Amino acid sequence: RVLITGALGQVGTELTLALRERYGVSEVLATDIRSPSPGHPAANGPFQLLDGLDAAGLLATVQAQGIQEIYHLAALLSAVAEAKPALAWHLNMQSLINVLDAAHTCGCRVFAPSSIAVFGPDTPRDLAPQLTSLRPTSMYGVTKVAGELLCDDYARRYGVDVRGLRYPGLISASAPPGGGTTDYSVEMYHAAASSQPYACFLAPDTALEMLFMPDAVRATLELMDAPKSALRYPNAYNLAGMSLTPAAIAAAIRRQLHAFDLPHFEVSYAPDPVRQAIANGWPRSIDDAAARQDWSWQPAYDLQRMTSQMLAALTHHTTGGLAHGA
Ligand code: VAH
Repeated sequence: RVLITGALGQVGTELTLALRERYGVSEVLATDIRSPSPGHPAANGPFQLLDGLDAAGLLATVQAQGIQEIYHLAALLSAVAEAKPALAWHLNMQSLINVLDAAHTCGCRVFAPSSIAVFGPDTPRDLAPQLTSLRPTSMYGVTKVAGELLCDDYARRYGVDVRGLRYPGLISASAPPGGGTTDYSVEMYHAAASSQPYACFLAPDTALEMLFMPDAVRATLELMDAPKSALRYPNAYNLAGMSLTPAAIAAAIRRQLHAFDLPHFEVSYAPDPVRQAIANGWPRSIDDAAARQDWSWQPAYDLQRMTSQMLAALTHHTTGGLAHGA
């Protein structure tokens, strides 16, 4: 059986759906610190309130439910973490330690995500390498670097099979983003689909690596399916999809407005100093050659196809292969 923490978050929502499709609804226990609304995917199967800081409660749940795999998605993301750095360090690190301890005690495998936030201003800005300087200037990034090192330590010291991906900015229609620096991309699609103007909190030329959520979910499952012996960097693999700027996403949306009967889409730019500073410390693009070599990673969505699926989902148009609807 599988346990997901942070199941109501942007990634947790989609992973809950995908894991239930793969293993069966009853085999996937979704958990979070608040209850799902009736329409939320987590509500259509086993759900339990669980705080990642509750080590005893987590261990008891893993033992009682016969959990064999833990997907740990609960965390404070970059912008929220920058506003509450001490809480972010405590929550992100202690919950990870609790998950790794439960996995060590019960012999579970673990997926613990990392992020492009591990990179800092002295990382190469273009095609950031798999092995490079990791000196992030955000507290979120500090917790992600420490998290990668902690996961490798549990693997080395106790033999825990823990794996992670350095997720880029993730774009999805189902769940709202969770207070990150790349949230502008999701907000922009929502604004366009409801014919609202959008004031972007990053400058128009801020290039960041982004990925459509169906690709991120598939990458997660493919990494967990890969033979352990093939994985040179289990914590954690660079993952790349599209290096995009707010201006490029806005232009891609405008090119498809007519297809969804949307009248127009106005974007203004009002950079927020905190989130612009975070974004300026991240690379413009990522080199994911190691993932492609070790476990055959290959993204499936480009900007045009993602935009079509996002606008279809958010305007409730039908389209083939629709990403999980809003
Ligand atoms: C954030 N979306 O913005 C998350 C992610 C790429 C960054 O970790 O904080």
